[in-house]
Amino acid sequence: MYKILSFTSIADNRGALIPIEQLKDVPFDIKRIYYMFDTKLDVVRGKHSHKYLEQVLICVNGSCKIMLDDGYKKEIIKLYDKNIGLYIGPNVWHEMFEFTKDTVLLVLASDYYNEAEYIRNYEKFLKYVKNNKTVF
Ligand code: T46
Repeated sequence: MYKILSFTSIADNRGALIPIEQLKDVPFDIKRIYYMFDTKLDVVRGKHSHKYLEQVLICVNGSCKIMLDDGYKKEIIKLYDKNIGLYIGPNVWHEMFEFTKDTVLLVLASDYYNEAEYIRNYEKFLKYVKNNKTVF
């Protein structure tokens, strides 16, 4: 499943700041943070699902689109707002595309990097979700 999270921006005459706290603003303990930038035009990243990992994607600069697929239906979400986080749970095939030149996509993750819990083959993903009956 996925959901949109809304963060509170604290602004004063110096500018703005957005705090994000684990289990308060995101629904998991944050064990890892990574961010992607300098993504080339026309590149599609992602193209996988996770068996266990939960993540929140925040576009802190520029914009990009995220295609979400639970094996039954697909949706596209455009991220362009620093106040918005896209929560992506397990068993959601996701692809990130249409990055602008200045996009910085920040990701908060519930666990350490573990290639073994990725499903990077779409046919295997479909079989996996149909057996686990996950729908969003
Ligand atoms: C995801 C989407 C949103 C690491 O060594 N450690 C890490 O924590 C990560 C995230 C990646 N890597 C290595 C693995 C690959 O050799 O960095 C390389 C690029 O990773 P990947 O091709 O998986 O990148 P994306 O942009 O396709 O996907 C990433 C995350 O991997 C993935 O979990 O959900 O962003």
